[in-house]
Amino acid sequence: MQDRIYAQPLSEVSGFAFDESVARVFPDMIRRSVPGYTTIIPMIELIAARYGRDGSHLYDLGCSLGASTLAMRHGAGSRDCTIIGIDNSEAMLSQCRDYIDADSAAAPVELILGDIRQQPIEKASVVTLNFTLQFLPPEDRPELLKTICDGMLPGGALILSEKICFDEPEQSVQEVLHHDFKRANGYSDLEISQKRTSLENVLITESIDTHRKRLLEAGFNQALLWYQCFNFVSILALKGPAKP
Ligand code: GEK
Repeated sequence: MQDRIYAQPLSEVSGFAFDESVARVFPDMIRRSVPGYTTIIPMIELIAARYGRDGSHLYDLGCSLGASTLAMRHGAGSRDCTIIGIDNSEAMLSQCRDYIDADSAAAPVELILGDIRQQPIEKASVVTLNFTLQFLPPEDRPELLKTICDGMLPGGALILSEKICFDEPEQSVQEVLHHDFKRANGYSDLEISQKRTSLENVLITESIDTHRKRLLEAGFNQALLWYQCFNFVSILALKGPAKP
């Protein structure tokens, strides 16, 4: 279904929430809003195939409808591992369940309705935070990353995808190009501006340096930028030396 949530003028734009109306249009919304999303998902499959281990868990934190969960499951192939998807939106997770049930890949998938800040991480070979960390208050981010790193097997990988911010003048350049991307995908100026208002104080961006520094402080040995399109990036954080 097409995302028309912000197509009409709203008397008051409330804070963005992952409710039923968003769950219904989510695949269309994220594809048309996030430059690189449709590239990043298949790359998560490749990364999971390279870093996934027998006897391990692969976590998808903030799994939404399960696009990254399924990419990790396919990447895991016939390995003896379990994929664990967590999201705190019932609306998103119930649709995710349908997508997982409709898929026949081998690795078992557990879906958990809950807050990723409360989720224990154990024996992880791959963890994905695909555009999820940005929705946590910045003060909660270091502890989550430390929990992930502590629960990761040596040689494990975290995929961290985020919308980021820059110093001026780069911020304005990247932001205008992102809006051009949205316009080219059929969003009107009204939709772009109302969505932007709804995300204020809900999606909090940080710079690439802040992310990298925090990953190293959490215990990761490497934080490699593997993807960027405008103000959207994905980082591969490795526990251990950088080796394939
Ligand atoms: C994908 N990774 O398609 N605990 C659990 N879930 C949360 C929390 C939290 N504290 N905060 C937010 N979420 C997906 C896309 S969307 C990104 C991820 C976006 C969940 C929230 O309910 C939503 O489903 C997801 O994180 C963020 O690859 O919409 O830009």
